[in-house]
Amino acid sequence: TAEVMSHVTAHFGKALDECREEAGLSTDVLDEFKNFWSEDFEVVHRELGCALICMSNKLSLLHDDTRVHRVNMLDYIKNFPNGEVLSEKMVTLIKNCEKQFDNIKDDCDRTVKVAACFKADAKKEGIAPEVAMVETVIELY
Ligand code: BOM
Repeated sequence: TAEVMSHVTAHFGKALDECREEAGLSTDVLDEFKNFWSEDFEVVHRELGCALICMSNKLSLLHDDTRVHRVNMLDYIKNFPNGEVLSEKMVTLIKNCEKQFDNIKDDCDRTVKVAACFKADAKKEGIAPEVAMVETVIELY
């Protein structure tokens, strides 16, 4: 659900600042991670892809080839309130998006495409949070 996704986003987003420098992601492109879900935010910058890899690696969510580690991702999501209702859905959506862009060799380029695909599909499935929803839980993490 969107509620659960707001918790995951609030927690995951904490790693953004640790990754800005190595990813080369400026605050002009993305100031706070919650804005990833904004209607106005376009998921297009290669540097965001690099940042998502860095952030995910801090939580051991990826394999060495940067594809999502299914078991670790399921465990991570299940730790949030009602996480078990979102975990399988979320991993399925990401894995489906990974398949669609498997031909892109550059890890950062591929990951930003996967993230844009995931955002679009999460909206279609009604599990994308509003930025305001993320704001209400950000203080918990
Ligand atoms: O192969 C691609 C691996 C990277 C996947 C990251 C996609 C998800 C991105 C954006 C949104 C995040 C919200 C919550 C955290 C999920 C881990």
